[in-house]
Amino acid sequence: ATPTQPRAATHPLAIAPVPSPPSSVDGFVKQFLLNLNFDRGVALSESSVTDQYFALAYTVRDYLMARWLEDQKRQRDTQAKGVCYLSAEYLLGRQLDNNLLASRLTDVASEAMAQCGIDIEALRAEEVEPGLGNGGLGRLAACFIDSLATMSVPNIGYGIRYEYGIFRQTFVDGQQVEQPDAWLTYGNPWEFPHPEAAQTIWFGGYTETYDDGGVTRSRWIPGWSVVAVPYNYMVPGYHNGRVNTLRLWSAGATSSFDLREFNSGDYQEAVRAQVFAENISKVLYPEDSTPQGKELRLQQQYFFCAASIRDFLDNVLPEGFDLERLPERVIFQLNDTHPVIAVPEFMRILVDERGMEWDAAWALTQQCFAYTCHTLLPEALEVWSVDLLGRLLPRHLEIIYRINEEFLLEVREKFGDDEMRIRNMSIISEFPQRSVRMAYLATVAGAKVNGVAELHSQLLRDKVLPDFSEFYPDKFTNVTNGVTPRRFIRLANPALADLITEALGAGWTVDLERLRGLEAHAEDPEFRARFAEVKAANKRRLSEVLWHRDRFEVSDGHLLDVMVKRLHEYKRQMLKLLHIVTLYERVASGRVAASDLTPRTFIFGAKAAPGYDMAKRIIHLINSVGSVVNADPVLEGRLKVLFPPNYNVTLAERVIPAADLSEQISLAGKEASGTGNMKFALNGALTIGTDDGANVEIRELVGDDNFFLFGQTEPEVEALWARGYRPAEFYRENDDLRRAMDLIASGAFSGGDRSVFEPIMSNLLYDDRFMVLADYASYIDAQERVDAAYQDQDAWTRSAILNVARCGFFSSDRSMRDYIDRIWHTPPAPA
Ligand code: B1N
Repeated sequence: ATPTQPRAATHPLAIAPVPSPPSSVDGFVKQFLLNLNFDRGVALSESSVTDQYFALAYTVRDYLMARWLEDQKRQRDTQAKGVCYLSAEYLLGRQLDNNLLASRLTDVASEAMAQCGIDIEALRAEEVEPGLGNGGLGRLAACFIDSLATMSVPNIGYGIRYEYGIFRQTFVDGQQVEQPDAWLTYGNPWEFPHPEAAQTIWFGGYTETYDDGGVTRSRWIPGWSVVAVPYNYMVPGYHNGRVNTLRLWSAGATSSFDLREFNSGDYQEAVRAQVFAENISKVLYPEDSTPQGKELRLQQQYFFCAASIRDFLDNVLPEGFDLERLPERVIFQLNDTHPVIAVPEFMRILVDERGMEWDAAWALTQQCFAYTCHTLLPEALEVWSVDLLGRLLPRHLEIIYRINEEFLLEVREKFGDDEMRIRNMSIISEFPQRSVRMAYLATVAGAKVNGVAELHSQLLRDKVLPDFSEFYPDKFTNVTNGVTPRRFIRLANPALADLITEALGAGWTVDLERLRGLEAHAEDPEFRARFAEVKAANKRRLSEVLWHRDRFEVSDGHLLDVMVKRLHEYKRQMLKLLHIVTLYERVASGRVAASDLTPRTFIFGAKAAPGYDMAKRIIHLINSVGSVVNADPVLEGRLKVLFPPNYNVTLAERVIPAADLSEQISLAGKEASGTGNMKFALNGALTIGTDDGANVEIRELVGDDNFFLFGQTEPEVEALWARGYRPAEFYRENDDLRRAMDLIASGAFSGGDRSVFEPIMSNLLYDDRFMVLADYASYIDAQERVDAAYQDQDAWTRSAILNVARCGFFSSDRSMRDYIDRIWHTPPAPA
């Protein structure tokens, strides 16, 4: 048997008798001390906070272990249809609290730590969050695997165990400086490495044809290889005893590779090979939606896809499984185009390794894969030059060519010899260089293609892939994104969670539509007062966090106006900034009295891709405006701008529950969905937003009275482009806008230096791809409606409650149900 094949070892106990919840505090203490002594090798009296954190994490693990082992065994026995989620990113956030919550151990653990004289808060703070993702897409994957476990759906999440996750952001003189995220420095108690189950992953080389009993076949003679070591993570469902698996791959050198070099005496070369191999999973690419076409990124993609597909076929499926039945057993969900190289890899295994006929293999592929698109930005659609792909994966390129050839034949059959259309639909594009359009490959290969919000899916069909949606009318569907209420309400906002449970009873955490029941409570003055007190308490808690973290002070009684998301021109942090500068300029110039301002604290959180110059300049400008505004006595402390560095999941969990106003202000048609927008609404913030992404659906649900809508609609944006957009005209014609921009251009925020922010200003005046200036007036107007609404605190609170009550739709449990109904067709799991 291979090391990964289970041996038929047995014992009457089978699974070690770890106390299982609900559990006594004594039992928990005992297990904790066992782990502290035997795994950490320290006495309680001598233990560091790190030791204690590890021992606590091990203890939680121990309680989940029996269920994990049982679920794996049951899945081996039943072979129920499951989902293999292929994603290059999982932005998990901290694990300890989530795993305590899932296993009902939160209170037991607190009491047990207290009995040991340990402050569990200090242990919580010790955890470094795994930042194995950039933003929304990676966090979505984490929400989805949480929901699948909670719904007892068989699932393996496959991805990459980056040694360095998303960079740690610092500011030096207001400018972003990136630091490596060495999240594994002290080890990681949540992972289970299995080096004995490593796979060899091959790259490079060439292909050759050979005669196979009269048929000419092609085969791959690869050139070099690395090993892929699986690291397993538990994914516990909430209160259901289910534990699924997240399997992340880490790259290393193959021993044969080293040895050959070593034996030839070239030790330096052997080490170089080691470093080269380890590089593949070394670091997460920090580009969010602007792929650079770098070779290492394609290596990462193929590395984890090849390891995952092989793992599933060789280790997860039982020996001798009839591949014809694969669609009854699995669906591979492609999280954007990053894992699309799995498609030709799957074909290669079936055809070259297993000797299947092309047509049969292709029919299977088209049933076993589905593709989710997460963007509309043309520059975000991944393409790989044929040059690079052919060098790294020559056989895969041949397979892609053949897929394309046969696909284009079908297109000709249906549409005739319309050469323009053929060129437009080809998986291979010829300009500016010959390359493979991964979104097209995914669309042709997938059983289904989905966008991530209604508007996005419609634009995907009509604008991005119109020929494909005509060719495959039934392939396209929508699944609106969702977020997990476990992490983003229960953990992030325990005070609100308790208030909801008191009002509605338990059960809403896994059936979020029940939040509807809060509508009636919105009319109860006493409930409103308690809801407002929860918000106030969350603000105080955030204030403590920001003081501790950044020495920021949050003033009492301020409207908390929050914009947290990656920094992107299309998301329009500049529009938010122009609003702030406008308010400041009105007071500084004496046209408005400071006392007439609604006191507001603006909170930004945003990382810029390290190579995205404009984004970095905007970060610099936000910090610069903040320094001036926060220090100018003319404002009498009524406006504050806070930009805590290194926004991440941990900070999100503190910021979102405290927010009054959620900024979702992308240019219509650019934000595929957004998920922050959902988290804010579910935590009782009101949204100021454009008709974009999932904002559309949020507004439909909460109602116009409880949402501050502004800006052009997507068709209006298109019409303005068609007429000819001249941003300078908006500058000239709007006094407030001109004054705000002039103030920035004057050097008022850059110590008199007019050159620092000039590139931002001239971009806005003469290019403005995202129509900041066109939407400015409408935005300022909507902000005035916000100010007016905030005057009536009680009415505001009522609106906030209605936002919570009406957003149950945005649970990722509902997203999973939609995927199951529309795409996966996995039968409901046994209870
Ligand atoms: O995916 C989220 C959506 O809610 C957001 O609207 C969308 O912007 C985001 C390349 C991406 N789209 N594309 C990416 C991430 C990393 C990368 O290397 C692209 N992220 C999104 C969830 O659907």
